[in-house]
Amino acid sequence: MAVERTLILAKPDTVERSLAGEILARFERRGLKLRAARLVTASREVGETHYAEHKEKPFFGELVAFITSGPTLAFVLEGEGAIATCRKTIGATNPADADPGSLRGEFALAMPNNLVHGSDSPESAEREIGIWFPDGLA
Ligand code: IDP
Ligand code: MG
Repeated sequence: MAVERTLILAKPDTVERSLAGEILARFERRGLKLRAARLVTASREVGETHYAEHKEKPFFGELVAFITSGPTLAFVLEGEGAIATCRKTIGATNPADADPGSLRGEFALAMPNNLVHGSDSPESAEREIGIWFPDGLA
């Protein structure tokens, strides 16, 4: 399997609940390498661009309000099959459906406050890394 990079967001609910370190540690313990990290409060433009695929959804306004509501810890992880492995570690989108061992299954209760975002494909990862790390990975 290919070595991949993925964009992970510990969303504002994670930082507010002081779970950012715990979330990052879970990924690191799986063997994923931290390549970049940035604590940032997303502007409306960043929030809307990041979630552009959901523009027509009824929850879009609530979602953008949530992602811009406070600091997000954005980070880039690298490893073999990182994209799918991170999505599994994160768990199902709705915390009510997430496996108990997953991050959402352990720490979250309901949407949109489901703690973590992970890129869903190599194309998404590249696009999203560009949004959250506009100056590159350094
Ligand atoms: P994902 O984060 O697991 O990839 P997506 O379907 O891409 O899930 O949705 C993006 C984000 O939008 C979710 O993580 C969640 O925060 C929010 N969201 C998805 N569906 C709903 C909904 O029905 N109500 C409110 N928020 C939602
Ligand atoms: Mg998604």
